[in-house]
Amino acid sequence: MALVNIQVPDIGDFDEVGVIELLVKVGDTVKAEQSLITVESDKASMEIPSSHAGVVKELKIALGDKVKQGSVIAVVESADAGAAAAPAAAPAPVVAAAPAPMGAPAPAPAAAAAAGPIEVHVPNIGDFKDVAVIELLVKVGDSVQAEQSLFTVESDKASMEIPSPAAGVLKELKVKIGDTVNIGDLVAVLEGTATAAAPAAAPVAAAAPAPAPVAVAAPAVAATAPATAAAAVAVPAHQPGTPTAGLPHASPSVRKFARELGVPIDEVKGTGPKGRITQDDVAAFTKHVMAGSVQTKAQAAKAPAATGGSGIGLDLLPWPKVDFTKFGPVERKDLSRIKKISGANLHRNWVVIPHVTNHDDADITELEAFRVQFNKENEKSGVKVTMLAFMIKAAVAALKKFPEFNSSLDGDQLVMKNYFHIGFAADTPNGLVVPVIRDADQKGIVQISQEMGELAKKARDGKLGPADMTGGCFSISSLGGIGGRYFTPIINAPEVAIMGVCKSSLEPQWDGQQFAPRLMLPLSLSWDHRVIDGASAARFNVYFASLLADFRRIVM
Ligand code: CAO
Repeated sequence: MALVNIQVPDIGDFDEVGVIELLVKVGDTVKAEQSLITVESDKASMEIPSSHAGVVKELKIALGDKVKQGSVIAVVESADAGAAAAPAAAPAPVVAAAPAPMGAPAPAPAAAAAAGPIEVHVPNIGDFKDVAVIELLVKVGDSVQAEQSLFTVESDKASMEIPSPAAGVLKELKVKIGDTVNIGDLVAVLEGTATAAAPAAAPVAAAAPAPAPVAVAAPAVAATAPATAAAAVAVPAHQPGTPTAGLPHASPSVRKFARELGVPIDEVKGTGPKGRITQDDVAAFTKHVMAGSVQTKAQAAKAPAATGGSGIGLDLLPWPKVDFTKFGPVERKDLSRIKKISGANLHRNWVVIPHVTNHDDADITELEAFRVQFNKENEKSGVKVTMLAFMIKAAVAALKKFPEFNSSLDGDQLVMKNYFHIGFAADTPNGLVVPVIRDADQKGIVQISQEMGELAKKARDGKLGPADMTGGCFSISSLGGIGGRYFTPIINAPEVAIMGVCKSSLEPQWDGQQFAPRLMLPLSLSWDHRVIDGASAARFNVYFASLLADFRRIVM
């Protein structure tokens, strides 16, 4: 008998995955290959099996922990440890990796960087055959990033998202919901956007191991081990990797969405094919719980005996299901991918954050005159300075003066940031995105204007990468180029405030002796009442407006 540390095996490209289920407890007798825990990334769920039979002596992780390759999951007292153990010096526990999940990876997408048509084939999905397509995540015409999920497949044991091998525009989708697919099946054709080595008249082909006629395999799904690692560990007869039996019928991204909202997904009723839980189901469930028309089991357990009515919320009616065709002709249009993602985020933020919005005005008469003059003098430089660049700089100064606006809530703590990355909402044909100007405190107005122009173009072309849109401290949403007076912007969590700006207009202002025409900029600051109070918000607005009224104050 020896003690064996069971470690997380190679889990592909994923640095850290969350533990979402413990399948054994201390004292349990486990067989070799028996699943110990379920982990989940945003693309796949997988069970991590034990490499040895024996008795679980210790569980080294808890629900919600993050683990990565090499993390110790459990200590198992095993009779067969000797075989796997290095000639380790007793009594230290023998260290043995759990078997690697799923088999060899798809070949490297050698042609993934090429422009021209790129065939997307189902990558190595382990032993699974005839898996059903249960969800399409893109449509023809969409711009996709490399690694972006294209569709979700599901067997009775696994649910996984099939990613794109390259960035490009989706030209053809060869599958529909309900189709079954296997490794190597041609599922889509992309028009690659990267600069190519060879212009390809015919679809680009990469060398693929026979017999699968893989042209360019999509990158292996999350659970696939790289070939180098595969040689070093024994791949068990039972290919673990993604079995999620016993978990609710929902794709990994939907489960992740539910976890982020704190929704007990096993209580959500699925309306998708075969009762599958969709993102809309989770959102609707959240709305009903917030409205008080539904209680979670945990709420019900805590609630006093029912006295008629739920006792919380508004007891709203369910969302109306209307057959609009009864009233006139209609057509249906899928939401764009950006709208689906931003919609889910906005919805969560709106439901979870107690928003308050303070409105104010800034007198930008002199600043606008200066801006116009500056642009005239620098017409040939090619960079146009917009009001938004001044506002980004003013936001930095205001964040320095009111540091709680540059924080994020983490449980009972505030994470105070000593950096100044400012996001700006950009309207694109596919929906709203928020690119981020990094280290705006270290940049001048001209550089900020230039970067904003580049980021806004990238946004409109659908080319923003995650690095362009993450790490923001505070956001500005400007509708100034369009119109309007005031609005109530939704906070871009985990930020705690957002400045909304509308179109400036000439208004009569009392200067102490008479009314004078002044160019007034309407401001709408939304803030998280868990972190900020109304007095601070009013002071923030007053200070922000004073900077725009006289920009010299920024260096004071
Ligand atoms: N008042 C009056 N005019 C304004 C103004 C303001 N507050 N802000 C901009 N303008 C003017 C500009 O000066 C420019 O006019 P000229 O061409 O005559 O110089 C014109 O409006 C267009 O400006 P712009 O929109 O190109 O530039 P910007 O820097 O103000 O904004 C960007 C860039 C990317 C933020 C903007 O194009 C955009 O996408 N805005 C929409 C953001 C949005 O959708 N927010 C809502 C989120 S909540 O759903």
